Amino acid sequence: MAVETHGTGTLPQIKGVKDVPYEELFVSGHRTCQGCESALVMRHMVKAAGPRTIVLGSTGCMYVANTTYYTTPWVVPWMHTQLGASGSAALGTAAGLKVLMRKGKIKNEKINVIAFCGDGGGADMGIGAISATLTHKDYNCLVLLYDNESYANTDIQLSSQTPYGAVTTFSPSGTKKRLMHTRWKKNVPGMLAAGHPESRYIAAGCAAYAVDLMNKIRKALEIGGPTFVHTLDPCPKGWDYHPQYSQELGHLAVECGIWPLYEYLKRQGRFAHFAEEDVEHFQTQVDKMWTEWLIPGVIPFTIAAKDQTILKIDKKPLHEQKTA
Ligand SMILES: Cc1ncc(C[n+]2csc(CCOP(=O)(O)OP(=O)(O)O)c2C)c(N)n1
Ligand code: SF4
Ligand SMILES: [Mg+2]
Repeated sequence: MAVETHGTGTLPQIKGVKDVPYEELFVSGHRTCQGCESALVMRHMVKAAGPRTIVLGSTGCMYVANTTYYTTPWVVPWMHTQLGASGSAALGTAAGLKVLMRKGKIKNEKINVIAFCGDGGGADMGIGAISATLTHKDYNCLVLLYDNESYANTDIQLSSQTPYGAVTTFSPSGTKKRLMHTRWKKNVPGMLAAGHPESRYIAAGCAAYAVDLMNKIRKALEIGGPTFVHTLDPCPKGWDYHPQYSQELGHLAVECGIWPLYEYLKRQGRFAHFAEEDVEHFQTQVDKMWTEWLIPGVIPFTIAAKDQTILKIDKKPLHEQKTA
């Protein structure tokens, strides 16, 4: 979703891998797990944004594993913020920079402000602050939600982004109850796109498609204003698979029509307890997204005028309608 651009033209779209900048601004010296796609998102994010960038990060794996005492992988200025505060931190920093530049206290130049959050911090706890930030059209900041589909840092608890049926420490599969978690994943980019006309750009990405992700980051920063990017990040620890398959799972997730294909599910230990009927249910829900939703993956209903049966509207005159 894009409207007008406030771009300076300093971050052009990347044409292909050969065009990707060499400079690394998120380097070694962190302790994320082997195969951690969220760490790759951080690397791509700041590589795309370039050195004139401030990164703010809310509590979670990308804070804790990236700030071991006395070491940091961040080459750019970086600050930790409270778990639910990525939206507030982004807006406050962008507003602070604007004031300092207006008062002539710092050089008037384009400085990118990016605040990241996990799915727990962003889709659950901090959704209010992100929503508020997306209403402030006068400030340039990007909120990036890296979604590893659990509260990973505190040992894989269930979040609103955990997929239907997945095993987490809060939703173990038992002998009496095979599926503990039976809610469908909340669609955050869809929600935010729907109600925030001042937000100039909202996108979803995946580190397995690195150039595409970097271009989305650049587009957001070039368009300016409050923007939002949501990434899906395979997490070997939480999803229970060998780290060598992270990129492959990212590809599968996108290729299979937003994540759930049979093969995609069976590759992860967190779905190992699924019976055939669970896989079928999952597939039916995905098919429904593509065949019945107004916009697949985003708007879970059709417009009443197009198909009134979806809303179960009784078209008979009132006196002829059945009473319960
Ligand atoms: C207000 C608050 N509640 C709980 C915690 C404990 N805590 C620290 S990290 C974390 C998990 C965050 O999950 P997510 O945002 O998805 O990031 P991830 O760890 O998955 O990268 C929790 C619950 C905290 N730091 N602050
Ligand atoms: S638990 Fe998952 S998100 Fe956290 S560092 Fe490990 S792979 Fe990355
Ligand atoms: Mg998480």
